[in-house]
Amino acid sequence: MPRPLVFAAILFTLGVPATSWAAAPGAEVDRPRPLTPAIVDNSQRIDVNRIGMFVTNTGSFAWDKTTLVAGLEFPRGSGKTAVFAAGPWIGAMVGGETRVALSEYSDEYGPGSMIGGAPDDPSRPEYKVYKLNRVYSSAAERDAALADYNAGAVPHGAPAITVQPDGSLDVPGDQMTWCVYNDADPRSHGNRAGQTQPLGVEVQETFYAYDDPGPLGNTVFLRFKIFNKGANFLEQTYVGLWSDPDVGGALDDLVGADPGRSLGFAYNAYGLDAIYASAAPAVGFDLLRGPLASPSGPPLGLTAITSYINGTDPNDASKSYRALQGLDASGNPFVDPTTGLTTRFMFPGDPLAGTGWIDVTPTDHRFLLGSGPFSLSPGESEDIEYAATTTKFKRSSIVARPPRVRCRQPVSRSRTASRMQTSGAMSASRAGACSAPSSSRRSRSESMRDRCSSNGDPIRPEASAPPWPGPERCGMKQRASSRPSSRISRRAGRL
Ligand SMILES: [Ca+2]
Ligand SMILES: [Ca+2]
Repeated sequence: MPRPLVFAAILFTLGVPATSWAAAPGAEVDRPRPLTPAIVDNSQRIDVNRIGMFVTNTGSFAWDKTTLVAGLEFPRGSGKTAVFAAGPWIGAMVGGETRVALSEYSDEYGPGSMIGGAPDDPSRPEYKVYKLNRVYSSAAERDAALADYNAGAVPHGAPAITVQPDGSLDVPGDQMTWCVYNDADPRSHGNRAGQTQPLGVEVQETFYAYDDPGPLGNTVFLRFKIFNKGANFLEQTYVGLWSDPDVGGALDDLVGADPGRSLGFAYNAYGLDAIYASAAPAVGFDLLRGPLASPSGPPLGLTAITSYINGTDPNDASKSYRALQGLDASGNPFVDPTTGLTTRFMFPGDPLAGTGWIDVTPTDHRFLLGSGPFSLSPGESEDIEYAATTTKFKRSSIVARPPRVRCRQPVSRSRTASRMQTSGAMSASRAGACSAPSSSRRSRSESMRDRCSSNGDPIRPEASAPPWPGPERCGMKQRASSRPSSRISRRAGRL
Protein backbone atom coordinates (compact mmCIF):
# COMPACT_ATOMS: atom_id res chain seq x y z
CA MET A 1 0.00 0.00 0.00
CA PRO A 2 1.52 3.33 -0.94
CA ARG A 3 1.85 5.85 1.84
CA PRO A 4 0.19 8.77 0.06
CA LEU A 5 -3.16 7.02 -0.10
CA VAL A 6 -4.82 9.63 2.03
CA PHE A 7 -3.47 12.32 -0.26
CA ALA A 8 -4.66 10.35 -3.23
CA ALA A 9 -8.08 9.84 -1.73
CA ILE A 10 -8.36 13.58 -1.26
CA LEU A 11 -7.47 14.09 -4.89
CA PHE A 12 -10.06 11.57 -5.85
CA THR A 13 -12.76 13.23 -3.82
CA LEU A 14 -11.83 16.49 -5.46
CA GLY A 15 -12.40 14.91 -8.83
CA VAL A 16 -8.80 14.65 -9.95
CA PRO A 17 -8.49 11.66 -12.27
CA ALA A 18 -6.57 8.72 -10.87
CA THR A 19 -4.30 8.77 -13.87
CA SER A 20 -2.98 12.17 -12.94
CA TRP A 21 -1.98 10.95 -9.51
CA ALA A 22 1.58 9.84 -9.82
CA ALA A 23 2.47 9.63 -6.16
CA ALA A 24 5.00 6.95 -5.42
CA PRO A 25 5.53 5.26 -2.09
CA GLY A 26 7.74 6.96 0.40
CA ALA A 27 7.98 10.54 1.46
CA GLU A 28 8.36 12.03 -1.97
CA VAL A 29 5.71 12.56 -4.56
CA ASP A 30 6.27 12.01 -8.24
CA ARG A 31 6.39 14.95 -10.51
CA PRO A 32 2.98 15.58 -12.06
CA ARG A 33 2.34 13.62 -15.18
CA PRO A 34 1.58 15.63 -18.27
CA LEU A 35 -2.02 15.28 -19.19
CA THR A 36 -2.68 13.16 -22.23
CA PRO A 37 -5.89 12.52 -24.07
CA ALA A 38 -5.68 8.85 -23.15
CA ILE A 39 -8.86 7.08 -22.18
CA VAL A 40 -7.74 4.89 -19.32
CA ASP A 41 -10.10 2.01 -18.68
CA ASN A 42 -10.15 1.37 -14.94
CA SER A 43 -13.53 -0.28 -14.92
CA GLN A 44 -12.88 -3.90 -15.83
CA ARG A 45 -12.29 -6.92 -13.65
CA ILE A 46 -11.55 -10.52 -14.47
CA ASP A 47 -13.95 -12.24 -12.14
CA VAL A 48 -15.01 -15.69 -13.24
CA ASN A 49 -13.55 -17.67 -10.35
CA ARG A 50 -12.64 -17.03 -6.73
CA ILE A 51 -10.37 -14.14 -7.69
CA GLY A 52 -11.82 -10.79 -8.66
CA MET A 53 -9.02 -8.65 -10.11
CA PHE A 54 -8.97 -5.25 -11.79
CA VAL A 55 -7.43 -5.07 -15.26
CA THR A 56 -6.57 -1.78 -16.98
CA ASN A 57 -5.31 -0.76 -20.42
CA THR A 58 -2.11 0.84 -19.12
CA GLY A 59 -0.39 -2.22 -17.63
CA SER A 60 -1.61 -1.82 -14.07
CA PHE A 61 -3.69 -4.65 -12.68
CA ALA A 62 -4.85 -5.85 -9.27
CA TRP A 63 -5.41 -2.21 -8.31
CA ASP A 64 -8.74 -0.45 -8.16
CA LYS A 65 -7.57 2.84 -9.63
CA THR A 66 -11.00 4.40 -9.34
CA THR A 67 -11.16 4.24 -5.57
CA LEU A 68 -7.40 3.75 -5.07
CA VAL A 69 -7.78 0.67 -2.91
CA ALA A 70 -6.40 -2.84 -3.26
CA GLY A 71 -7.60 -4.53 -6.41
CA LEU A 72 -7.22 -8.31 -6.10
CA GLU A 73 -10.16 -9.61 -4.15
CA PHE A 74 -10.01 -13.11 -2.73
CA PRO A 75 -12.35 -14.82 -2.26
CA ARG A 76 -14.34 -12.86 -4.79
CA GLY A 77 -17.36 -11.27 -3.18
CA SER A 78 -15.81 -11.23 0.29
CA GLY A 79 -14.51 -7.67 0.12
CA LYS A 80 -11.14 -8.99 1.32
CA THR A 81 -8.06 -8.34 -0.76
CA ALA A 82 -4.68 -10.05 -1.07
CA VAL A 83 -2.80 -7.78 -3.52
CA PHE A 84 -2.77 -3.99 -3.61
CA ALA A 85 -1.34 -3.46 -7.10
CA ALA A 86 0.76 -5.10 -9.81
CA GLY A 87 2.11 -4.47 -13.29
CA PRO A 88 4.74 -5.43 -15.90
CA TRP A 89 8.20 -3.88 -15.94
CA ILE A 90 10.70 -3.96 -18.80
CA GLY A 91 14.28 -2.73 -18.66
CA ALA A 92 16.99 -2.72 -21.31
CA MET A 93 20.16 -1.04 -22.50
CA VAL A 94 19.76 1.14 -25.60
CA GLY A 95 23.06 2.34 -27.00
CA GLY A 96 24.66 2.03 -23.57
CA GLU A 97 21.82 3.89 -21.85
CA THR A 98 19.47 2.35 -19.29
CA ARG A 99 15.82 2.57 -20.22
CA VAL A 100 12.81 1.16 -18.43
CA ALA A 101 9.04 1.04 -18.80
CA LEU A 102 7.17 0.57 -15.54
CA SER A 103 3.69 -0.05 -14.30
CA GLU A 104 3.66 0.71 -10.60
CA TYR A 105 1.67 3.40 -8.77
CA SER A 106 1.71 5.28 -12.03
CA ASP A 107 2.09 3.73 -15.45
CA GLU A 108 4.61 4.47 -18.16
CA TYR A 109 2.43 2.75 -20.74
CA GLY A 110 -0.42 4.37 -22.61
CA PRO A 111 -3.43 2.69 -24.22
CA GLY A 112 -3.17 1.48 -27.77
CA SER A 113 -0.94 0.10 -30.47
CA MET A 114 2.15 1.51 -32.08
CA ILE A 115 1.87 2.39 -35.76
CA GLY A 116 4.93 3.17 -37.82
CA GLY A 117 7.10 3.21 -34.72
CA ALA A 118 4.93 5.80 -32.95
CA PRO A 119 2.07 5.54 -30.48
CA ASP A 120 -1.36 5.55 -32.02
CA ASP A 121 -3.97 7.96 -30.69
CA PRO A 122 -4.60 6.53 -27.19
CA SER A 123 -8.04 8.13 -27.01
CA ARG A 124 -9.49 5.84 -29.65
CA PRO A 125 -12.33 4.03 -27.89
CA GLU A 126 -11.27 0.68 -29.28
CA TYR A 127 -8.25 0.73 -26.95
CA LYS A 128 -10.33 -0.31 -23.95
CA VAL A 129 -10.15 -3.54 -21.99
CA TYR A 130 -12.18 -6.29 -23.67
CA LYS A 131 -13.77 -9.10 -21.72
CA LEU A 132 -15.19 -12.30 -23.17
CA ASN A 133 -16.82 -15.26 -21.42
CA ARG A 134 -16.90 -18.84 -22.56
CA VAL A 135 -20.62 -19.07 -21.89
CA TYR A 136 -23.30 -16.39 -22.13
CA SER A 137 -26.90 -16.41 -21.00
CA SER A 138 -28.10 -15.71 -24.51
CA ALA A 139 -26.81 -15.92 -28.06
CA ALA A 140 -27.58 -12.24 -28.54
CA GLU A 141 -25.40 -11.23 -25.61
CA ARG A 142 -22.59 -13.48 -26.83
CA ASP A 143 -22.77 -12.20 -30.37
CA ALA A 144 -22.73 -8.58 -29.27
CA ALA A 145 -19.63 -9.13 -27.11
CA LEU A 146 -17.85 -11.03 -29.87
CA ALA A 147 -18.74 -8.45 -32.50
CA ASP A 148 -17.32 -5.68 -30.33
CA TYR A 149 -14.13 -7.71 -29.80
CA ASN A 150 -13.81 -8.54 -33.49
CA ALA A 151 -14.23 -4.91 -34.48
CA GLY A 152 -11.93 -3.31 -31.94
CA ALA A 153 -9.46 -5.86 -30.55
CA VAL A 154 -8.68 -8.34 -33.31
CA PRO A 155 -7.39 -5.69 -35.76
CA HIS A 156 -4.81 -4.75 -33.13
CA GLY A 157 -3.54 -8.27 -32.52
CA ALA A 158 -6.05 -9.94 -30.22
CA PRO A 159 -6.43 -13.69 -30.76
CA ALA A 160 -9.27 -14.79 -32.99
CA ILE A 161 -12.21 -16.20 -31.02
CA THR A 162 -14.93 -18.30 -32.59
CA VAL A 163 -18.29 -19.75 -31.64
CA GLN A 164 -18.09 -23.49 -30.97
CA PRO A 165 -20.74 -26.03 -32.03
CA ASP A 166 -22.10 -26.03 -28.48
CA GLY A 167 -22.58 -22.28 -28.63
CA SER A 168 -19.66 -21.40 -26.35
CA LEU A 169 -16.72 -19.20 -27.27
CA ASP A 170 -13.28 -20.81 -27.49
CA VAL A 171 -11.69 -18.29 -25.17
CA PRO A 172 -8.71 -19.41 -23.12
CA GLY A 173 -10.13 -20.43 -19.76
CA ASP A 174 -13.72 -19.54 -18.95
CA GLN A 175 -13.16 -15.81 -19.20
CA MET A 176 -10.52 -13.64 -20.81
CA THR A 177 -9.59 -9.99 -20.98
CA TRP A 178 -7.52 -8.38 -23.70
CA CYS A 179 -5.97 -4.97 -24.20
CA VAL A 180 -2.96 -3.35 -25.86
CA TYR A 181 -0.67 -0.63 -24.60
CA ASN A 182 2.74 0.82 -25.40
CA ASP A 183 5.49 2.91 -23.86
CA ALA A 184 6.33 4.95 -26.97
CA ASP A 185 4.99 8.30 -25.76
CA PRO A 186 7.78 10.06 -23.81
CA ARG A 187 5.11 11.93 -21.86
CA SER A 188 4.03 8.68 -20.25
CA HIS A 189 7.43 8.13 -18.65
CA GLY A 190 6.77 10.06 -15.47
CA ASN A 191 7.18 7.48 -12.72
CA ARG A 192 10.03 8.50 -10.49
CA ALA A 193 11.40 4.95 -10.69
CA GLY A 194 11.66 5.38 -14.46
CA GLN A 195 11.58 8.66 -16.36
CA THR A 196 13.76 7.41 -19.21
CA GLN A 197 13.20 7.74 -22.90
CA PRO A 198 10.82 5.10 -24.30
CA LEU A 199 11.94 1.60 -25.16
CA GLY A 200 9.51 1.50 -28.06
CA VAL A 201 7.57 -1.58 -27.01
CA GLU A 202 3.96 -2.57 -27.51
CA VAL A 203 2.40 -5.05 -25.11
CA GLN A 204 -0.61 -7.15 -26.06
CA GLU A 205 -2.05 -8.48 -22.83
CA THR A 206 -4.33 -11.49 -22.43
CA PHE A 207 -5.51 -12.51 -18.97
CA TYR A 208 -7.68 -15.57 -18.49
CA ALA A 209 -9.09 -17.68 -15.71
CA TYR A 210 -11.00 -20.88 -15.10
CA ASP A 211 -14.15 -21.27 -13.07
CA ASP A 212 -13.00 -24.41 -11.32
CA PRO A 213 -13.76 -25.83 -7.87
CA GLY A 214 -10.11 -26.76 -7.35
CA PRO A 215 -6.98 -24.65 -7.06
CA LEU A 216 -7.31 -23.61 -10.69
CA GLY A 217 -10.21 -21.50 -9.48
CA ASN A 218 -7.75 -19.54 -7.33
CA THR A 219 -5.59 -18.59 -10.31
CA VAL A 220 -5.50 -15.96 -13.06
CA PHE A 221 -3.12 -16.45 -15.99
CA LEU A 222 -1.27 -13.38 -17.23
CA ARG A 223 0.06 -13.44 -20.79
CA PHE A 224 2.11 -10.58 -22.22
CA LYS A 225 3.20 -10.45 -25.87
CA ILE A 226 5.94 -7.86 -25.98
CA PHE A 227 6.78 -6.38 -29.40
CA ASN A 228 9.69 -4.15 -30.27
CA LYS A 229 7.86 -1.85 -32.66
CA GLY A 230 10.38 0.97 -32.54
CA ALA A 231 13.84 1.46 -33.95
CA ASN A 232 15.81 0.70 -30.79
CA PHE A 233 17.95 -2.38 -30.38
CA LEU A 234 17.13 -3.53 -26.88
CA GLU A 235 20.12 -5.25 -25.32
CA GLN A 236 20.45 -6.85 -21.89
CA THR A 237 16.67 -6.81 -21.67
CA TYR A 238 14.82 -7.99 -18.57
CA VAL A 239 11.11 -8.45 -18.07
CA GLY A 240 9.64 -8.20 -14.62
CA LEU A 241 6.38 -8.59 -12.78
CA TRP A 242 6.13 -6.00 -10.04
CA SER A 243 3.65 -6.39 -7.23
CA ASP A 244 2.68 -4.79 -3.96
CA PRO A 245 1.08 -7.75 -2.24
CA ASP A 246 -1.00 -6.77 0.76
CA VAL A 247 -2.29 -9.96 2.34
CA GLY A 248 -5.25 -8.33 4.00
CA GLY A 249 -3.59 -5.88 6.36
CA ALA A 250 -0.37 -4.67 4.77
CA LEU A 251 1.88 -4.25 7.79
CA ASP A 252 2.26 -7.85 8.94
CA ASP A 253 3.27 -9.51 5.68
CA LEU A 254 6.33 -11.51 4.72
CA VAL A 255 7.57 -12.49 1.28
CA GLY A 256 9.55 -15.39 -0.10
CA ALA A 257 11.02 -16.91 -3.22
CA ASP A 258 10.98 -20.42 -4.60
CA PRO A 259 13.42 -20.10 -7.51
CA GLY A 260 13.06 -23.74 -8.51
CA ARG A 261 9.40 -23.13 -9.15
CA SER A 262 9.86 -19.62 -10.56
CA LEU A 263 7.60 -18.44 -7.78
CA GLY A 264 7.49 -15.37 -5.59
CA PHE A 265 4.97 -15.33 -2.77
CA ALA A 266 3.66 -13.30 0.13
CA TYR A 267 2.03 -14.51 3.30
CA ASN A 268 0.86 -13.30 6.63
CA ALA A 269 3.48 -13.24 9.35
CA TYR A 270 1.14 -14.00 12.20
CA GLY A 271 -1.92 -16.10 12.74
CA LEU A 272 -4.28 -13.17 12.83
CA ASP A 273 -4.54 -10.64 10.04
CA ALA A 274 -6.36 -7.34 10.35
CA ILE A 275 -8.67 -8.24 7.45
CA TYR A 276 -8.52 -12.01 7.03
CA ALA A 277 -8.33 -12.73 10.76
CA SER A 278 -7.29 -16.37 11.18
CA ALA A 279 -7.84 -17.31 7.53
CA ALA A 280 -5.23 -15.27 5.69
CA PRO A 281 -4.30 -16.76 2.34
CA ALA A 282 -0.88 -16.74 0.74
CA VAL A 283 -0.57 -15.17 -2.70
CA GLY A 284 2.04 -15.70 -5.37
CA PHE A 285 3.19 -14.93 -8.89
CA ASP A 286 4.62 -17.79 -10.91
CA LEU A 287 6.58 -17.31 -14.13
CA LEU A 288 5.22 -19.96 -16.49
CA ARG A 289 7.04 -18.91 -19.64
CA GLY A 290 10.02 -16.60 -19.72
CA PRO A 291 11.75 -14.87 -22.61
CA LEU A 292 14.03 -16.63 -25.08
CA ALA A 293 17.70 -15.86 -24.60
CA SER A 294 18.42 -17.45 -27.98
CA PRO A 295 16.12 -18.45 -30.83
CA SER A 296 16.89 -22.15 -30.44
CA GLY A 297 17.13 -22.34 -26.68
CA PRO A 298 14.47 -22.93 -24.05
CA PRO A 299 12.72 -20.00 -22.41
CA LEU A 300 14.51 -18.46 -19.49
CA GLY A 301 13.18 -19.18 -16.07
CA LEU A 302 13.00 -16.73 -13.26
CA THR A 303 16.43 -15.16 -12.79
CA ALA A 304 15.74 -12.77 -9.91
CA ILE A 305 13.36 -11.93 -7.12
CA THR A 306 14.01 -8.59 -5.51
CA SER A 307 12.01 -7.48 -2.50
CA TYR A 308 11.88 -4.16 -0.73
CA ILE A 309 9.66 -2.52 1.81
CA ASN A 310 7.49 0.55 1.68
CA GLY A 311 9.70 3.62 1.66
CA THR A 312 12.75 1.96 0.12
CA ASP A 313 11.31 1.56 -3.36
CA PRO A 314 13.55 2.22 -6.37
CA ASN A 315 13.48 5.93 -7.12
CA ASP A 316 15.38 6.09 -10.38
CA ALA A 317 15.75 4.03 -13.52
CA SER A 318 19.14 2.57 -12.58
CA LYS A 319 17.77 1.18 -9.34
CA SER A 320 14.73 -0.22 -11.12
CA TYR A 321 16.94 -1.91 -13.70
CA ARG A 322 19.13 -3.34 -10.96
CA ALA A 323 16.07 -4.67 -9.17
CA LEU A 324 15.05 -6.44 -12.38
CA GLN A 325 18.47 -8.08 -12.36
CA GLY A 326 18.30 -9.19 -8.74
CA LEU A 327 20.76 -6.57 -7.51
CA ASP A 328 20.47 -4.12 -4.66
CA ALA A 329 20.16 -0.39 -5.19
CA SER A 330 23.94 -0.05 -5.42
CA GLY A 331 24.26 -2.81 -7.99
CA ASN A 332 25.53 -5.55 -5.70
CA PRO A 333 24.10 -9.05 -5.52
CA PHE A 334 22.36 -10.06 -2.32
CA VAL A 335 24.17 -12.21 0.21
CA ASP A 336 22.28 -15.12 1.72
CA PRO A 337 23.13 -14.80 5.43
CA THR A 338 22.63 -18.50 6.00
CA THR A 339 25.21 -19.52 3.40
CA GLY A 340 27.36 -16.44 2.94
CA LEU A 341 26.91 -16.82 -0.80
CA THR A 342 25.69 -14.25 -3.25
CA THR A 343 22.28 -14.74 -4.80
CA ARG A 344 19.82 -12.97 -7.09
CA PHE A 345 16.86 -14.24 -5.07
CA MET A 346 15.76 -12.69 -1.83
CA PHE A 347 14.36 -15.02 0.81
CA PRO A 348 14.67 -18.39 -0.94
CA GLY A 349 14.38 -20.31 2.34
CA ASP A 350 11.49 -22.48 3.45
CA PRO A 351 9.25 -20.56 5.84
CA LEU A 352 7.33 -23.66 6.91
CA ALA A 353 10.45 -25.57 7.86
CA GLY A 354 12.17 -22.43 9.11
CA THR A 355 15.27 -23.25 7.08
CA GLY A 356 17.41 -21.10 4.84
CA TRP A 357 17.12 -17.38 4.31
CA ILE A 358 13.58 -16.35 5.16
CA ASP A 359 11.99 -12.96 5.57
CA VAL A 360 11.71 -12.00 9.23
CA THR A 361 10.45 -8.45 8.91
CA PRO A 362 6.67 -8.32 8.91
CA THR A 363 5.77 -5.12 7.11
CA ASP A 364 4.48 -3.73 3.82
CA HIS A 365 6.57 -5.44 1.15
CA ARG A 366 6.76 -5.21 -2.61
CA PHE A 367 8.57 -7.66 -4.85
CA LEU A 368 9.73 -7.89 -8.42
CA LEU A 369 10.13 -11.11 -10.41
CA GLY A 370 12.82 -10.64 -13.04
CA SER A 371 13.80 -12.74 -16.07
CA GLY A 372 16.61 -12.07 -18.52
CA PRO A 373 18.84 -11.03 -20.10
CA PHE A 374 17.79 -11.27 -23.70
CA SER A 375 17.90 -9.12 -26.80
CA LEU A 376 14.87 -7.71 -28.57
CA SER A 377 15.61 -6.16 -31.92
CA PRO A 378 13.18 -4.07 -33.96
CA GLY A 379 10.44 -6.33 -35.27
CA GLU A 380 11.01 -9.06 -32.68
CA SER A 381 8.62 -10.15 -29.95
CA GLU A 382 8.55 -12.30 -26.83
CA ASP A 383 5.71 -14.21 -25.19
CA ILE A 384 5.79 -14.07 -21.40
CA GLU A 385 3.29 -15.74 -19.12
CA TYR A 386 2.74 -15.74 -15.37
CA ALA A 387 0.10 -17.04 -13.04
CA ALA A 388 -1.30 -15.09 -10.13
CA THR A 389 -2.47 -17.61 -7.61
CA THR A 390 -3.65 -17.87 -4.04
CA THR A 391 -4.00 -20.61 -1.53
CA LYS A 392 -7.32 -22.13 -0.83
CA PHE A 393 -9.38 -20.19 1.59
CA LYS A 394 -9.13 -22.37 4.65
CA ARG A 395 -7.37 -22.21 7.93
CA SER A 396 -4.91 -24.98 7.18
CA SER A 397 -3.47 -22.94 4.35
CA ILE A 398 -2.12 -20.29 6.66
CA VAL A 399 1.59 -19.92 6.46
CA ALA A 400 2.45 -18.83 9.93
CA ARG A 401 4.93 -16.55 11.52
CA PRO A 402 8.67 -17.08 11.46
CA PRO A 403 9.60 -20.01 13.69
CA ARG A 404 10.98 -20.00 17.19
CA VAL A 405 9.40 -16.75 18.28
CA ARG A 406 8.12 -17.08 21.82
CA CYS A 407 5.96 -14.93 24.01
CA ARG A 408 7.31 -15.27 27.50
CA GLN A 409 4.04 -14.34 29.14
CA PRO A 410 0.51 -13.66 28.10
CA VAL A 411 0.32 -10.23 26.55
CA SER A 412 -1.91 -7.57 27.96
CA ARG A 413 -2.48 -4.00 26.93
CA SER A 414 -0.03 -2.77 29.54
CA ARG A 415 2.83 -4.89 28.35
CA THR A 416 5.23 -3.72 25.75
CA ALA A 417 6.97 -5.30 22.86
CA SER A 418 10.09 -5.68 24.94
CA ARG A 419 8.46 -8.63 26.66
CA MET A 420 8.44 -10.51 23.44
CA GLN A 421 11.39 -12.83 23.60
CA THR A 422 13.26 -14.82 21.08
CA SER A 423 14.98 -18.09 21.54
CA GLY A 424 17.75 -20.17 20.04
CA ALA A 425 19.90 -18.61 17.40
CA MET A 426 17.37 -16.05 16.35
CA SER A 427 18.98 -13.07 14.79
CA ALA A 428 18.68 -9.54 15.98
CA SER A 429 16.58 -8.72 12.97
CA ARG A 430 14.17 -11.47 13.82
CA ALA A 431 13.91 -10.18 17.34
CA GLY A 432 13.28 -6.80 15.85
CA ALA A 433 10.51 -8.27 13.79
CA CYS A 434 8.85 -9.25 17.02
CA SER A 435 8.80 -5.74 18.29
CA ALA A 436 7.81 -3.73 15.30
CA PRO A 437 7.12 -0.16 16.32
CA SER A 438 3.59 1.05 16.50
CA SER A 439 2.43 4.59 16.38
CA SER A 440 0.15 4.33 19.36
CA ARG A 441 -0.40 2.24 22.40
CA ARG A 442 -3.67 1.03 21.06
CA SER A 443 -2.26 -0.13 17.74
CA ARG A 444 0.65 -1.73 19.49
CA SER A 445 -1.54 -3.80 21.72
CA GLU A 446 -3.66 -4.80 18.77
CA SER A 447 -0.68 -5.84 16.74
CA MET A 448 0.64 -7.87 19.62
CA ARG A 449 -2.64 -9.65 19.97
CA ASP A 450 -2.10 -10.72 16.41
CA ARG A 451 1.09 -12.41 17.38
CA CYS A 452 0.05 -14.34 20.44
CA SER A 453 -2.93 -16.33 21.53
CA SER A 454 -4.79 -15.50 24.71
CA ASN A 455 -2.45 -17.58 26.83
CA GLY A 456 0.63 -15.98 25.35
CA ASP A 457 1.63 -18.92 23.20
CA PRO A 458 2.72 -18.10 19.71
CA ILE A 459 0.24 -19.02 17.05
CA ARG A 460 1.81 -21.95 15.28
CA PRO A 461 1.29 -23.33 11.85
CA GLU A 462 -0.95 -26.33 11.81
CA ALA A 463 0.91 -29.56 11.46
CA SER A 464 -1.06 -30.39 8.36
CA ALA A 465 -0.38 -27.07 6.67
CA PRO A 466 0.43 -27.89 3.06
CA PRO A 467 3.40 -26.52 1.21
CA TRP A 468 2.83 -23.61 -1.05
CA PRO A 469 0.27 -24.80 -3.57
CA GLY A 470 1.84 -23.50 -6.74
CA PRO A 471 0.53 -24.92 -9.95
CA GLU A 472 2.61 -28.08 -9.82
CA ARG A 473 1.49 -28.87 -6.31
CA CYS A 474 -2.11 -27.92 -6.40
CA GLY A 475 -3.55 -30.58 -8.64
CA MET A 476 -4.02 -28.15 -11.47
CA LYS A 477 -5.77 -29.72 -14.39
CA GLN A 478 -6.19 -28.05 -17.72
CA ARG A 479 -9.00 -28.45 -20.14
CA ALA A 480 -7.81 -30.23 -23.21
CA SER A 481 -9.32 -27.63 -25.49
CA SER A 482 -7.44 -24.65 -24.11
CA ARG A 483 -4.25 -25.37 -22.28
CA PRO A 484 -2.67 -22.14 -21.16
CA SER A 485 0.92 -23.09 -21.76
CA SER A 486 3.10 -26.04 -22.53
CA ARG A 487 4.68 -25.82 -19.13
CA ILE A 488 1.34 -26.05 -17.40
CA SER A 489 0.50 -28.96 -19.64
CA ARG A 490 3.65 -30.75 -18.63
CA ARG A 491 2.84 -30.10 -15.01
CA ALA A 492 -0.66 -31.39 -15.41
CA GLY A 493 0.71 -34.51 -17.01
CA ARG A 494 2.71 -35.33 -13.95
CA LEU A 495 -0.28 -35.14 -11.66
CA1 LIG B 1 -1.43 -9.11 6.33
CA1 LIG C 1 2.61 -4.79 0.38
